[in-house]
Amino acid sequence: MTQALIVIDVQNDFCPGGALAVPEGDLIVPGITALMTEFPVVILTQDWHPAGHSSFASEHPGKAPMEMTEMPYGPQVLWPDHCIQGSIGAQFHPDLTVNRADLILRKGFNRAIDSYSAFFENDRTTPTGLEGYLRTRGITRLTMVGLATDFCVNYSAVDAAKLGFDVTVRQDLCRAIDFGGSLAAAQAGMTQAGVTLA
Ligand code: VGL
Ligand code: ZN
Repeated sequence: MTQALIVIDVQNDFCPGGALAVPEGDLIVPGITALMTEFPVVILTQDWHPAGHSSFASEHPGKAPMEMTEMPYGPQVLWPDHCIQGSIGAQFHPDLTVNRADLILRKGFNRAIDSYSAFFENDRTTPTGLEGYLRTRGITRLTMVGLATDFCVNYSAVDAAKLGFDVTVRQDLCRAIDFGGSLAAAQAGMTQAGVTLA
């Protein structure tokens, strides 16, 4: 029963000063680095968008960041431009122990589809390949930390639980964007899916 720590999107753009700053996003970094020493397997995810990504409000005339739009795959929040491939904002927080990672999984690289989850893009069907990676390594238990609790951590945790993994989210090592009740909705959804909120 191998365990993995999955560190979601601890990148400059999600930390104070970044393009899509999550309040206190940087405060979780020392705790995550300490937690890495307790896990045999550490995986990082990295939000990794091409310029002009369809989730950016700047691609939708008349729309502002945090407004909604309708995509072919359903409703989508429009974000400020963030985590553009190769940019400083897309880099991991400088204090994150990146060298400890066995795998860095990039997501959101498909211009037409956003990807909050580490397992499936926002059409909810296109896989990222992470499920196969975990299964072929015999990993059954996942602990998740990172940014943001209500989006990428939430979607990743719910998908993992639905796929049959035993999932714990360490909320003390996550921070939320939290607009329009998104954190409370995420917590309810994760609990409903069988995720342990610690
Ligand atoms: C995220 C919004 C857009 C996240 C990524 O990491 O939670 N949120 N892209
Ligand atoms: Zn993104």
